[in-house]
Amino acid sequence: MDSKEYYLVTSIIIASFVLLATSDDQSCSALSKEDTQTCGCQTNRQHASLSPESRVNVDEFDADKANVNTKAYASHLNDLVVEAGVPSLQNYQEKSNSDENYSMDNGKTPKCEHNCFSEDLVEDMVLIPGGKFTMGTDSPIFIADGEGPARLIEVKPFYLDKYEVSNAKFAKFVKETNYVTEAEKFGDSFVMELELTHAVKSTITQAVAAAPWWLPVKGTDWRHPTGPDSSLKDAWHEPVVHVSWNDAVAYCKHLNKRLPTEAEWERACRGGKENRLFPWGNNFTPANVHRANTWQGQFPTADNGSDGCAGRCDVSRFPPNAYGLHNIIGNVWEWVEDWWTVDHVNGKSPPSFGTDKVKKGGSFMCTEQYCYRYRCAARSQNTPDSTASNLGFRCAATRPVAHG
Ligand SMILES: [Ca+2]
Ligand SMILES: [Ca+2]
Repeated sequence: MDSKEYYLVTSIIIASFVLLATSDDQSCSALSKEDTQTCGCQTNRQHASLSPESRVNVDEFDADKANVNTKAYASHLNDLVVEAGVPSLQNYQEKSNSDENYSMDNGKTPKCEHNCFSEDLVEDMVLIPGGKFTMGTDSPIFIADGEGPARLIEVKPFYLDKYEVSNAKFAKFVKETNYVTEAEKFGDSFVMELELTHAVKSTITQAVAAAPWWLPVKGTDWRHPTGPDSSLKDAWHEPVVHVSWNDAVAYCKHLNKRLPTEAEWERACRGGKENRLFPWGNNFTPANVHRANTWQGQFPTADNGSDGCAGRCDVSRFPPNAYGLHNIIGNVWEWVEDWWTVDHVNGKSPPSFGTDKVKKGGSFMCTEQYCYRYRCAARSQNTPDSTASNLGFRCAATRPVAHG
């Protein structure tokens, strides 16, 4: 199948919404392998009608206080990690490129060899060193996703947020700009069925044909991440979701930042290691310890959270990779700058236009059996106005910025 056919088939599958009665016993096993490989991660918006929703007042939220709390929580988490026998951020040792070892530089910015702006840490950002690295893989799991081929790519040094953008950070942005997200304008967004209350679920008669666990839910937006009867209570430090690519661009721009390119994101994900599946190596749970938020249990009916998180978790959760990035895989997918293509032959640059934007890193909904995309080389796509409960972002910057 060539790329045009792939686009056509994918578009048809994604566009096919069906009316169906939702039930608790929907199982991934009822789907074909092709469905689970190509469609389950995608929740593209299909409509353009606007439906204004009443907005929740965010004045009650104290972003600065929350910021402090995030750091306090990170410190507390570090203690927990030490208790669990996993090296803390401070205890990481510079080690070889092996699966069981974690390459760290004691939490400091990686040394920049040449052409660097500054080695100072920018608040909540780290400097990702420039250089050549192997992007993609010659052992793709999902060939149709364009995970291959492996190719040598060079990126310049840049800064990247340590964390996915949190609800706290996004609330601060909204307070400062009165920004209204696309999901708020459309009046709905996609939520995983398991996350909804029975009351909300009973009102929904539509689902995504190839991924029936995704339901379009009215009144869902970043303030109501799991339906209109949900709120951000106890979720301020979780990643903001139901934000479109356009929303993400607006947020980053407000802070004099930008989205990372796919090459930058993947360079950052790999943490200086070559040809590894995950940021730390090829063993997903070294020493039987989870290092990212994915799905355990029968998908899509049981998220047992044995990795410590059922659903989304705080952006500071889990130890960082060698570049100091938390949750660079798992938790929520992350928008990147590039238009989608699966044609990477001969070092072609990403296309300058398209219909879908790339997202990277997989989410809390990914398992090895379904949507095994929490690998640095893995990728997926959505239209730039699409939103869902497992899709967020982090910002990059070419030069240091004063505030994160
Ligand atoms: Ca999990
Ligand atoms: Ca992530």
